[in-house]
Amino acid sequence: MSVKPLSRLLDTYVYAERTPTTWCPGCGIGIVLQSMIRAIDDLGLDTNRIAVVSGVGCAAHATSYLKFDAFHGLHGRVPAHATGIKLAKPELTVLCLLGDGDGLAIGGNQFIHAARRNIDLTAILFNNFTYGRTGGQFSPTTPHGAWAQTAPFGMMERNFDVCELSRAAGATYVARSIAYNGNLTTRLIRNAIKHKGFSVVEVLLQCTEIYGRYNKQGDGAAMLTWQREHAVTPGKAAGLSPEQLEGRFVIGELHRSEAPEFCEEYDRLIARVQGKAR
Ligand SMILES: Cc1ncc(C[n+]2csc(CCOP(=O)(O)OP(=O)(O)O)c2C)c(N)n1
Ligand code: SF4
Ligand SMILES: [Mg+2]
Repeated sequence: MSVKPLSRLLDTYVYAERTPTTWCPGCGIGIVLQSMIRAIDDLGLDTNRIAVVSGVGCAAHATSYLKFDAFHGLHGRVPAHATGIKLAKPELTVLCLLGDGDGLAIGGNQFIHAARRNIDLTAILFNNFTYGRTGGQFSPTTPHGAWAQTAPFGMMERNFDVCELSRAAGATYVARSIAYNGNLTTRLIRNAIKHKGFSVVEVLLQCTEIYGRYNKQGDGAAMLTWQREHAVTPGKAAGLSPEQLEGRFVIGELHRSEAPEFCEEYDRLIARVQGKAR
């Protein structure tokens, strides 16, 4: 697939008049967004039939810059808002742009139930391991031992494995990528959009100003290098012991299955109630 120039993508999908963005220098959110836009462009989707939904946070701000119908709503309520949009207009491609706090702390309950229902939403989980927007409190993905404003002596809790959680809750497409690997992120988001059902793409990315700075991880380039050095493919991971996998993360497509999709089930229910089907 030929790589389109960024300038053309920006013209088509981003409100230039709303830039520069509020994101800090070196932040990974824009990189992930570029991968998402490339996935949408590759699929040739009609921009009038896409809705992006977000809550509150640095990543959530992405909806403000995109030339799609957008719902920039409440912190932690993205799956509820997206479910309403999808049920009302099942023909839309609905993308949920979630922060790790937004999607898994305050919004964790909504997230797992959207997965359980297998509603046809694509959730992109911008995992920067912290509450970036509010100054670095720990989130459910903050690694054990890491510094956070609310864990100045090191995070004492274990973190969620977002992909294991999603799969266990019922998501039928689950994948993980890193901001460093834009091509992989684009491919996984493309597949997630095409998949019928609740799809999750977790992308690990650098928060340079808060998480990276206070955990002494260097600048954006150093954090990207760290991602590359700690990522392993499923094939490579299969040959490693649990000890060798410690501190590393598996990237790629991790789970795909088929299950009844919520909007279609809802239509079937309506037909039964109206006596048009059994
Ligand atoms: C109901 C509610 N609770 C708390 C907040 C404050 N708040 C705003 S963003 C945020 C956390 C953001 O972290 P995350 O979702 O990981 O996004 P990031 O900024 O890291 O991209 C919090 C706690 C809020 N806006 N609304
Ligand atoms: S605080 Fe962190 S996540 Fe938020 S814009 Fe800055 S670098 Fe990015
Ligand atoms: Mg975060």
